[in-house]
Parts: sequence; C-alpha cells; structure tokens
Amino acid sequence: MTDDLTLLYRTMLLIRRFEERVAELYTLGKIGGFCHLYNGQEAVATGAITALRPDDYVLVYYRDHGHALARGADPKRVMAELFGKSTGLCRGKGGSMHLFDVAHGFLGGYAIVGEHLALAVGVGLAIKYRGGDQVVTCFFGDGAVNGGMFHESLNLAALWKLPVVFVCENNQFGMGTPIAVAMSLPDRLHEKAEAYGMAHDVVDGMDVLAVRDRVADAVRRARAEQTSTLIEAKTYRFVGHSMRDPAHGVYRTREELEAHRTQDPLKTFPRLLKDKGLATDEDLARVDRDVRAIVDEAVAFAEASPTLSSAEIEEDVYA
Ligand SMILES: Cc1ncc(C[n+]2csc(CCOP(=O)(O)OP(=O)(O)O)c2C)c(N)n1
Repeated sequence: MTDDLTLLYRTMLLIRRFEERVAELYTLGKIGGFCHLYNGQEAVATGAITALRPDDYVLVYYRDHGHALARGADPKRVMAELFGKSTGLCRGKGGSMHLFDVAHGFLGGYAIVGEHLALAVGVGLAIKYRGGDQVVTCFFGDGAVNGGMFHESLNLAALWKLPVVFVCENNQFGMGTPIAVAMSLPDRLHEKAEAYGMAHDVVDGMDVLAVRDRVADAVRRARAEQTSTLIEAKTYRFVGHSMRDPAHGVYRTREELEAHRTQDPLKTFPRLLKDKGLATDEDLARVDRDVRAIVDEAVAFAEASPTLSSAEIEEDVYA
C-alpha cells in the first residue's frame, strides 16, 4: 500500500477505533461532560486535513476528536484531555469539545454553534496582514448555516479576500432535527456562498479521496489568490448526536441508518483498495493492529496520568 493511501486509511481507522474506546470509557464514567462522536464522518476530516500543509490552521466545532487526531495531535494527550487529566492537550481543562493544539496549528474545538467561523475569518485576516501564504480551514455542521455568524463570516471572508476554506459537514441533522425542517433550500446548501460571490463546491463526504482532492483545489486557490471557498461535504453520523443523546430511532428509522452504513468509508475505502490491487488483507490487518496498539497506549497513558490538584484547577482562570 502506498504511503499516502496508508495515511488515509490509518487516520480514518485511528479515529474510529479511538472513539469506539471513548464510547466505552464514557459509559464506564471515566470520561464526563459533553462528548460528541464522529462515527461515520471520518472521511471528511481525514480527506480535508491531509490536503493541508503543516503550517496551515484548523478550527473545528465540538465534534472535534477526529480533526485533532487527523491533524497529528498525540492520541495519548487527546485521551488524557477527555479524562480531564493534567497531561491532556489543555491540561484537562478543555475536555472533549475544546481540544487545542497550537503545535499542530489546531486552533480549537468550539461549543457554540457557528461562533468559530468568525474566529476563522480573524485567523485568515491575520495571515493576510502578516503577508503569509497559509490557509485556514474551518469545519462546522449544517446547523451552523442557519445562524447569523455563518453569513457575517462568509460576507467578510469574501469582501476582504481571505484564505479561508469553510467545510460544512452536512450530516443531515442538527441534534434530532432533519435539515429540511430547519433550512431553506436544503438541497442547495453550498450555493448559499453565491450570495457573497464566493466559490463553492459539493462533495461526497463518505469518499475520502474526493474530499481530499476537492479541498486541495480550494486550498490551492486560497493560497494563490487569497480567496475563500465554501465546501459542502455530504455525510452521515452513525451514532447519536452526543453520548448523552444516543437516540437512533426517534428522528430516523433503522432502515435509513442501515442504508447509510453501506457507505461507511471504513468499509468502502478498504474494499476499493483491495479491488484495485492497492492493498492486501495483510496490509489492512497490519494497519488495524497498529491503530489498536496506539489506542491501548493512549488509554493506559490517560489512566495513569495524575488528576489536577485543586491549586492547578485554579490556574489559568481569569476573573
Ligand atoms: C448558538 C448555539 N445554539 C444552540 C446550541 C445547542 N446545540 C449544540 S449542537 C447543536 C446542533 C448543531 O447541529 P450541526 O451544526 O448540524 O452539527 P452536528 O451536531 O450535526 O455535527 C445545537 C443546536 C449551541 N451549542 N450553540
């Protein structure tokens, strides 16, 4: 298997295996607070983030474990953060929704729907002001598109010609609300960029290669011409909105879920690799073994890490 295909498969599988353990550990009470899993959407973060340079920037909504891992954050420190341990990425004070890793240009997970689009615009402005050629990529859900911050942010990004790639992960639900109940023109989400004269694109978010290629186009444009793009990645989450809301049946049928599961990138991508003779069963099994070992090591690290003392808890608090 070539290095770039291995990277794509390995990253998607790491996210899946990591979060399978997160779900177990949450149920055991080892992880608390809000916790939103990315199960089903792995091809979006993986494809998009592998199209970036190491000095580019990434901002994400609260469903952020996968993006942090894809960006190269240490799985041990991500897991420790979820445990609330002092060895976590944010010393255990951010938790699941607020991962942050400056060393990898990962400028945060954000819990307020749509808020970080404005922050991404600010990062884009900073890049331009400093005369850099980095790009900022901002991930958010379809729910954010109905909020004012989406429109304010696209307006300024287009007006000021900023190198921002907005990636809307259209998983077709905002919590338990189907997109068509909440959004006008739900089948034309990406066209909303037209209102701002911004380039836009739509891609199959279950196809990691397509996501990588289309985001790469937008990134090239942003770097060369300092222009923004809105990309809609059509995807689907296989689990509940969050660990506190694991409902499947209330707002979607079992049949709908199972139909989407046939498009699971962790089934379709390895099948494609095998069909094209690009990977053997042994190649794929080796990646799975490696990834499971990384996750085991991350859990052991988080378990063994110290909890914060009361003095540490009071540090970094501004009043
Ligand atoms: C401004 C704001 N309003 C409401 C909420 C509560 N809330 C949290 S997640 C969510 C759904 C957002 O759905 P979407 O943007 O499609 O992302 P998804 O969870 O589907 O990935 C809502 C309404 C919030 N966090 N922020």
